Amino acid sequence: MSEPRTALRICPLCEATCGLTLTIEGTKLTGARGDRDDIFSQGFICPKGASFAEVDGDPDRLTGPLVRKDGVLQEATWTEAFDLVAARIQPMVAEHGPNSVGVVLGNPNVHTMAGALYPPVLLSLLRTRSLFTASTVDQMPKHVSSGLLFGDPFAIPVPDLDRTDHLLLLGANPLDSNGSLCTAPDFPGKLKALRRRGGTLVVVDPRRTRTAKLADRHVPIRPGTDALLLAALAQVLFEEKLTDPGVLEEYVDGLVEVREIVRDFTPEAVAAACDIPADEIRLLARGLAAAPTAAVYGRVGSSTVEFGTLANWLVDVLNILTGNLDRPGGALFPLSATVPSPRPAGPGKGFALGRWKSRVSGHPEAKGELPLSALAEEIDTAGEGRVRAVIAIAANPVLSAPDGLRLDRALSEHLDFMVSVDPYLNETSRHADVVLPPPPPSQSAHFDFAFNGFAVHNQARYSPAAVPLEDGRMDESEIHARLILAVSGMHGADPASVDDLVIERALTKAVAEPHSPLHGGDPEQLAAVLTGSTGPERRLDMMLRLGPYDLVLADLLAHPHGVDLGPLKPRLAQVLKTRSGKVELLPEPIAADLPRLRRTLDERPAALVLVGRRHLRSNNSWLHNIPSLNGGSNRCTLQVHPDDAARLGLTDGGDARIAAEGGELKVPVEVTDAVRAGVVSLPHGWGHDREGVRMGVAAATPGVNVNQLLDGSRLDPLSGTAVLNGFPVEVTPIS
Ligand SMILES: Nc1nc2c(c(=O)[nH]1)N[C@H]1C(S)=C(S)[C@@H](COP(=O)(O)OP(=O)(O)OC[C@H]3O[C@@H](n4cnc5c(=O)[nH]c(N)nc54)[C@H](O)[C@@H]3O)O[C@H]1N2
Ligand SMILES: Nc1nc2c(c(=O)[nH]1)N[C@H]1C(S)=C(S)[C@@H](COP(=O)(O)OP(=O)(O)OC[C@H]3O[C@@H](n4cnc5c(=O)[nH]c(N)nc54)[C@H](O)[C@@H]3O)O[C@H]1N2
Ligand code: SF4
Ligand SMILES: [Mo]
Repeated sequence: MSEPRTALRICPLCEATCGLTLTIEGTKLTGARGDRDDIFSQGFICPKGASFAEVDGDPDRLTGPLVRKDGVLQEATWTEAFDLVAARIQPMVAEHGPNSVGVVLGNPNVHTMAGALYPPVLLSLLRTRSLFTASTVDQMPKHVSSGLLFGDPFAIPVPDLDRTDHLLLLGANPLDSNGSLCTAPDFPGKLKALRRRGGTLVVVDPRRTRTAKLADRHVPIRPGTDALLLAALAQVLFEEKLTDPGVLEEYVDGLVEVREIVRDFTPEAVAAACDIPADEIRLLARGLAAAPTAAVYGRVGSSTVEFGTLANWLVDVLNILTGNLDRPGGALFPLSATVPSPRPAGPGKGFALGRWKSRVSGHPEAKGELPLSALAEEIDTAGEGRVRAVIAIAANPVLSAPDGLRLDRALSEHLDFMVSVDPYLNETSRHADVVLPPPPPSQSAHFDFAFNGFAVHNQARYSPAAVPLEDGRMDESEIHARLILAVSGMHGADPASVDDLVIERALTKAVAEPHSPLHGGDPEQLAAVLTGSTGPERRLDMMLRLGPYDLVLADLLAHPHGVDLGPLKPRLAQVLKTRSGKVELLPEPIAADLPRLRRTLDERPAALVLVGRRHLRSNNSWLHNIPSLNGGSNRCTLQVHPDDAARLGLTDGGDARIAAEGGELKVPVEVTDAVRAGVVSLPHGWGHDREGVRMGVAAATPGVNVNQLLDGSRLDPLSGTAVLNGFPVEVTPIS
């Protein structure tokens, strides 16, 4: 028997990126606790992190590849699996063109090194425009807004939680989600600290969430109307001469135009639509303006809505009007260790939308992506350019995207070939012809390429694999590399050649850039000095060397609890990549969408609309298989306000039928005044009752798929993001 030992691992189960200390006996994980020495998370974890060993050791995880033979998925060798991928994808591309291969990237790609490092290579070699990701059921409105305002869709300012005096938080529930596009371990603690130091927390949410309970003021807004509220806040700032952009003025074009365009969104004009008294809106605006520093922050509930891009744009408009963008205590741009060293300030290439359109419904692309809502129709609608094959990586769109039944059928009946890179046989991967399972996270190294760019404190942490790869396992990076080779005509080549190719390209580009720390070097020599025992480590080493902090991989290895790179600093001039070199405060596509918002002022609101919710012990569609995280209050119930329950004849614990344009569901009712009247709430990620799914625990309490209520046609038009919150529903009792 070997002695128990410990190893460090950054938690991949949400965006907070907490440091975990794992206990290991032999090669078996026996527990996880918070790493008190972690320079960022300082010991904080949540129940999911505490269950890491159980998540890691779930017996339903696939242990090796599956290949469909005679219509049935069967165990196979890695060689058989990749041979089949190469044999099927290449001829399809040759015959039908690259767009016939759809690539679907799901949420966990931002939680793995492989997911950050390889999909860009896959896409550049495959050259398909059929790209669908979780962004269009999530944060695409923020990317579009940032692209238009700052010229860079990844220039996303984050609220300076540790220093702000006033936080106006819309459509986010970090006490349960632990935060999003704002990476902050112990977000709950940071909100409590804000209040302890005398600051103000305002939460705008149709539900009285755990976050709302912590707030000085909870504003139970009517779902879908955040853009109206935010426009009215801007209007009050102008009208009452409370705008104070300060030093930002020299960076911003369009202040006067914004003042004109919000002129008629007065508190009185929007009050009925938002169901917030006009006086209260004025108070909110004055409070925001009066705070020494303040940050406006909106997330999922103000993003996956009819006016998602407008709301996200207005969040930053308010940060700018109050002078809080790019200043400590306001909303700042993080600087991660693996982004290329910033170039000198000056005009950039700008950001374009709609460079191409989806085939069936003509949705404009955004950031090179088509709406996930349109995936099913792109597969099942006959014609030139149809998606005939799908490569799905860490994605379960049958549950996470609108109209899962249609997608389910499309994947099963209309696809010629499908590959899933997924640890589970679930609602989506069960349709694949080849399933390539990555190892459990304890066997993978970790670095947060994505989330360090949204972190409230600059830092870098790397955790090598805690446990060696089990026999028969393949590292997820190698799976991705082999997949890339198989689909791009290089099947069978050394997977390391993919990393070599990336390194060569990146270094050749960098040495030619005057501002690069490697300017003027020799790419071959520079490649030779890179250290690291794997391709991903060498690429991380290279990215650190190209980055802004004079770091190398050895620094991270020498500091396993992380390297502190300091608090966020003002850096707007570096960030701007618009053609004008300024913040373009009223971009044309935004101005063109505002009349659509204005029209809603004359419309009668729907009697009953649905919003989602997240539970602290869940993670989208794939953690319901973990016994200690499932059950208790983590259940798929329809929350209904007592007044609505009485009006509709619903009883707590009874069943109801809920219907909308995409279909209807039978759901258990939970009567609670945690939702406001006129609003019902059903969580997503449930509906684990399909045949062929190998997730035994989840199947025992399957729940229903809320996204079946949607038919895929409700989108925020600028970003192609699905409207998952604030759509009308009808609810009737079932006796
Ligand atoms: N109604 C409604 N729908 C929603 C939302 C909502 O709020 N309401 N939220 C939306 C949001 S914000 C998001 S991000 C999407 C998420 O939707 P998806 O992108 O589909 O992500 P998940 O549901 O988390 O499913 C992730 C898949 O990745 C697999 N997986 C887990 N770990 C790994 C790994 O290490 N490697 C690989 N290769 N695979 C892994 C899981 O088994 C699962 O199949 O859902 C969206 N859908
Ligand atoms: N425990 C847990 N943590 C998670 C996840 C999970 O599934 N479970 N998923 C992860 C992912 S992928 C993401 S993107 C993040 C998301 O993290 P958050 O953005 O914090 O998302 P939610 O917790 O869904 O909170 C959204 C809130 O918006 C409210 N809302 C709905 N409609 C409206 C509206 O029209 N206006 C306003 N103002 N509010 C509205 C809802 O009631 C809800 O409380 O969480 C991540 N962390
Ligand atoms: S808050 Fe997020 S990162 Fe931290 S332990 Fe929980 S799931 Fe993991
Ligand atoms: Mo998400």
